[in-house]
Amino acid sequence: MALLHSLDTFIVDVPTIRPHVLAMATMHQQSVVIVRIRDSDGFEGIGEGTTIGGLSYGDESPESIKSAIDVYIRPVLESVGVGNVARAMSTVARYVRGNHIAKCAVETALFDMMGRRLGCPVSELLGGGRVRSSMPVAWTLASGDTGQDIAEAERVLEQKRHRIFKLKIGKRAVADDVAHVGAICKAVGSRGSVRVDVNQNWDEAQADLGMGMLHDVGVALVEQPIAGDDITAMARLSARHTIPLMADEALHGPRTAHRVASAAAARVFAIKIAQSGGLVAAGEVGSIGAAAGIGIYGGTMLEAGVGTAASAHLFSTFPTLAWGTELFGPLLLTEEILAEPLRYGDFELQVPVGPGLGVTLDEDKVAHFRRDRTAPLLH
Ligand code: MUC
Ligand code: MG
Repeated sequence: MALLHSLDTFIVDVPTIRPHVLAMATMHQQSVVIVRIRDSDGFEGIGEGTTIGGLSYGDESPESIKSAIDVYIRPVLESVGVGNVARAMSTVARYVRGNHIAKCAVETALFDMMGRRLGCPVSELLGGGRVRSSMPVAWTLASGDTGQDIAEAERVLEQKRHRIFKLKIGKRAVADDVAHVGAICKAVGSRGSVRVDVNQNWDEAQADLGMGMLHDVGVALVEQPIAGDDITAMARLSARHTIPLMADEALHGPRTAHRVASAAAARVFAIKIAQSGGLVAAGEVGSIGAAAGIGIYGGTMLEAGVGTAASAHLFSTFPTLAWGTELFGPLLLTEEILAEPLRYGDFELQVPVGPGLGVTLDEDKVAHFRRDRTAPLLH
């Protein structure tokens, strides 16, 4: 049995290329928790646990993710070993409730290590292997300024990097948001598609108004317009509107996915490995969605390279991925923390091919951006 040799966690704070304006927070940096695990045979695995805007998005913060791993998950791995991912994570689940992002980071590191030990990519350890080697990637326009968003859309269309655009709304009055979205829909035209994410910031009446108006200006999809735990209201909205409602904050693993699907509360699932509690749980969310005829979309917590690569491995195994993905997290950051950046081009992200996650950290960058760095920097 492979034993735990060492486990290290650290927070890396990386600036964003511009303020990222969401309904609940404006991000100027992303705080990424990296976990690095070594086993008694000398194999290593890395994982990432990332959330958005401190505690404004969900109930885990970068600091709580780190401490959940250090204080509560680490002792479980010390006793159960790290060679078998399913055994390790089912034991963790017995001792640690919730803390999905922390569990995702650890499970990712264990899968990375297993893949390296077996010499195969993580995708081959999930759901029978990959069915695609690349996937479409949306870009989020969220500068807070309509003109700047349009210029950004033009730039990435020209670069053939993205043609699916997600707009973050919900902060302003519904009519103001719709005017902003309508201007972007008009500018993008038939060159791309436009979706919006309200991040739960409307009540049902605002959502009724907004979904109708957004449909009329050509928006393809409305993500989490109202509170994610109000499944009955989501079901009412889904039944009333032609424009599909996508569940995001409503989905916290297979149980919630089953509840949302059973209530016909969403027509699309945004699947996030972190929010689901790991790669296996997120795969189950995908299977439940697919079985219920719900469209599948690969979501992000704006992870840096490690979490984005892990998500790509999982999404590459989904039989259908009708709505593409939004795995653009590393592109929102001023610095790349991977030794080799992930490859974007032709509107798609390539799934890494090497063993494990197929990515390694740029140790100098990580040392530079680590929150707990103490030594003076050499460069
Ligand atoms: C979310 O709620 O979906 C995804 C893209 C983005 O800009 O924010 C995230 C979070
Ligand atoms: Mg969302």
